[in-house]
Amino acid sequence: MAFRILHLADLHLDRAFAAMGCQGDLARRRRQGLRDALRRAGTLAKERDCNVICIGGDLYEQERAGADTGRFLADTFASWQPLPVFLAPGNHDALLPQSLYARTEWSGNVHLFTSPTLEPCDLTDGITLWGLAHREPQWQGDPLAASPIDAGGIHLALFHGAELGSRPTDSPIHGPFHAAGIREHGFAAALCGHYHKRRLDTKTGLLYPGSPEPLSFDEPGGRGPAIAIITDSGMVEFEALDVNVWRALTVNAEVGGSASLDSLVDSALESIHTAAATLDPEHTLVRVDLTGDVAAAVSLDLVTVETRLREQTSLAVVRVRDLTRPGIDIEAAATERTARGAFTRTALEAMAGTDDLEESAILEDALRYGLMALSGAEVGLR
Ligand SMILES: [Mn+2]
Repeated sequence: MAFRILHLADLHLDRAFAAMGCQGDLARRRRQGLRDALRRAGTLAKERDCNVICIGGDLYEQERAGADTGRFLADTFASWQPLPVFLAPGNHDALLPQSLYARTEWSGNVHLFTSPTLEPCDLTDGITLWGLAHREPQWQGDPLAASPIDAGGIHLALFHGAELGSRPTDSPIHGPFHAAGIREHGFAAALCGHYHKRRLDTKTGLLYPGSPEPLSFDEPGGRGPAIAIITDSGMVEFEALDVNVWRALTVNAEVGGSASLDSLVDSALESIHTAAATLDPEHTLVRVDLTGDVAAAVSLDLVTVETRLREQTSLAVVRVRDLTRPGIDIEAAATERTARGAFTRTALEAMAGTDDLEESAILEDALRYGLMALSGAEVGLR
C-alpha cells in the first residue's frame, strides 16, 4: 500500500492582514478563514486516506498568537487522533521557550521536532521522517548540513527553509539549501515551508505546498495543502489540492483616454468584472492597477475611486494603485497664444538645446507637471 502524507505550511494563523487592506470585521473573518483552512486540511487528510499530516513551519505568527490560538491548535490536532501530526517550527513560529509549541500541552498524536539539526522518526516500516526546528527567528543554518544518510529504506525530510534556486529577491535567507542537496543527502523528498508560492518538483523531490489561503496580492490561483505519495516501489509523487476559500488577485485596468472620473471608474469596473466574474465577492480581494495616459484635467482621487469601486462590486477589498501617466497633448499646447503656450515653447526649446539625457528627462517632467498645474489638476508625486 502506498504511504500518503498530507503536507501544509505557511498558514500564518493570527496574521494581521492590514497590509492587504483588511480592517476590523474583515480582518477577523480572514483570521477565522485561516483556522477553517487548518480544520479543512484534517478533513481532507481523512478523505484522502492519508497516513500522517506534516506541517512545515509558519503555522502561526509568534508576535500575534496568544493562548487562544494554542488551545485551538491543541483541540484541532486532538480531534484528528489517531492520525499522527508532525510539526517542524519555522522562522515566524520558532521554537522559543515562550512559544506556543513549548507552552501548549499536545495530544499523544502530535510529534514536535525540537532539534536544530534533522532528527529521525519512524513513520512506518521502511519509511523515516527527519525533521528540525528553527530555535530562533533569525536562524540561518543549512537544514541539510548533516552528512548524507547511508541507512536503508526511504528517508523524507520536513523543515522550513529557503531553497536558493527559487528565492524571491526580497525574501530573507532563513535556512538556505539547494534542491539538488535533497537527493545527495539521501532523501527521497523534502517537505518544506517558507515560500508562499506552490512548488511541486518530483525531479529533485522538493515540495513547497504554498500558503493555504492567500496572504498577499501576489498569491493568485489555487491554494491548499499538498499530498506526498510514496508508492510501493519507493517513488515519490506530489499532488496539490485547490481548496482555498479566499482569493486575492491583481487586475490591470487600462483606463487611458478616460475623460472624467466617472468614465475612469466605469472602465475599471469593467476590468474587475471580467477578472472576478466567477468569484464569490465576499471572499475576493482585488488590487486594481490603473494604467494608461489619463487626461490632466481628470483629478485622480484614489480614495474616491476605491470607495466607488467597492460600493459597486461588493468585493471584500478593493485597493487601487495609480500607475497612470498624465496624458497631455504637448504639440497642441505649444501653439496656444497663452501663458501655457509660452511655457510649453520655452520648455521644448530647452529640451532641444541639451544633449544630456538626464537633463532632458528632468525638463520633460517639468513640462508635464507644469502643464498639469496650469490645467488646474492636482499634481501628485509619483
Ligand atoms: Mn511563511
